[in-house]
Amino acid sequence: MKNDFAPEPYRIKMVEPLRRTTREERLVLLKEAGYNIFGLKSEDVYIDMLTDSGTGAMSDRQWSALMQGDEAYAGSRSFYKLETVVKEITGYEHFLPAHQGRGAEQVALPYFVKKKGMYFISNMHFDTTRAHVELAGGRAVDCVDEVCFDTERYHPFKGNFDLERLETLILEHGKENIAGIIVTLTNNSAGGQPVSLENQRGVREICDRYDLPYIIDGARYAENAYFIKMREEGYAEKELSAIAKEQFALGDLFLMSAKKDGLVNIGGLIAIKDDEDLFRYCRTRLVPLEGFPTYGGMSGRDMEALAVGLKEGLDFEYQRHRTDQARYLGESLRAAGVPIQYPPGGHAVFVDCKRIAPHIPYDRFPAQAVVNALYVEAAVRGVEIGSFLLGRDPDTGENLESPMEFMRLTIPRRTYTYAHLDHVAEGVKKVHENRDALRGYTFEYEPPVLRHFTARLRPL
Ligand code: P61
Repeated sequence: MKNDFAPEPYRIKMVEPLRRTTREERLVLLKEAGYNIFGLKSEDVYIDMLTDSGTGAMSDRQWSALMQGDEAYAGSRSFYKLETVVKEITGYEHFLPAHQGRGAEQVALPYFVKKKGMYFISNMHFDTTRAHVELAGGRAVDCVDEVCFDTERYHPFKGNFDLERLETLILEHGKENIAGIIVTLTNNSAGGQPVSLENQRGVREICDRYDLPYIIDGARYAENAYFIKMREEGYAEKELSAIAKEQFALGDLFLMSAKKDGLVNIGGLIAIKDDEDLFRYCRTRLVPLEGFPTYGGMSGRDMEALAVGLKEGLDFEYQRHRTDQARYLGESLRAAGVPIQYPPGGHAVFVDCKRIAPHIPYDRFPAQAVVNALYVEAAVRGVEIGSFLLGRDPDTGENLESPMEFMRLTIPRRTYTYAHLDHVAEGVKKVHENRDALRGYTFEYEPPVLRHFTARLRPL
């Protein structure tokens, strides 16, 4: 049946039983959670597609590496092992560990904000990156190629920058007011969409022209490398590790949530190409914020598992199966007429809820309505990536309108089978059939930063 899709390049050595709930139970559980799926207990979820962040399965090699963890506070052997791997993969001179991606962001991003109100320009900032830009006194501007807003239209690199606009933005604001350019690989918010190497090189040229730092937000840099191999001319014969190196060669700083392509449950990386001053700044800030520079918020065993996981994330067969899972789910939804960001990205299928629930305005959160309906229907937990997540304008306090309203069905690594994905697809199809009954939401409680995590909602 699934002939066109890569079979699992692993066998299952350990299982975790899942609990089933009834629709009546889920109606009560969702109400108790304030109609916010972040408030659900994971044991009340059958298939958890909230995130691929730290939710995957480690390999037997990673589990055995845990035993070698050196828990020394200073100079841990595990740190040096991880450092060797990070330097080998990136080709960079300096490395610091962090507890996860946002820890790395918090340590490094303020370095670039020399005065309040400076701009970071990204293809698209993911929400924690945007939050740390703003906490550092900067402003976040997105500059993605508009093709990504046309969810129906196939384009191999829907994560690309609009290079012309990037240059215009720099000239408009003045290069002295630009803190840096953040290249998000893959472009999470647009649908896990890749950025071509040609486009990355274009960004580098612009950074050189205006003397701006090039920062890689590379949580899924290996998935991005896979798409380059499969879709960009001239890369079909190259190893993923060689493509990754080409990506890194363009950057000055690499920040990574290692919970993604590092194949671990916790961890983050800061790698710096050669800027000594930036390295000293980060090392100094790391100590009060994350921990001593040879652990930075990770235990020795976490660093061991990550040193192995980073290599596994660059394995071609692993990536082929991973991205095929997203393709499989995406194609089965499309075949049933469910609108999605096409083609599906690396880590998730993004369901286009603007087109499913056009009767719900953006500030009543159409994608949240779909997410909640899917939980009730099938005990599947997706996540809203739209206006609910985007938040408010820091100046006016108005709800920002996201250009896209998505339900993200995120696929944890090495965790679910194609049969699980069939169950997810059936649930989404039912919600889609009954879409006219969907209703929007309003706030009962709204926190000031990253509101979607802890907000409570009320159905209208
Ligand atoms: C995710 F519901 N992503 O996609 P940390 N950069 C990028 C990310 O994708 C990212 C981070 C930095 C998550 C976790 C998440 O509202 C949410 O290790 C491109 O999570 O700190 C994280 O890395 C930050 C889920 C984040 C959410 C925010 O699921």
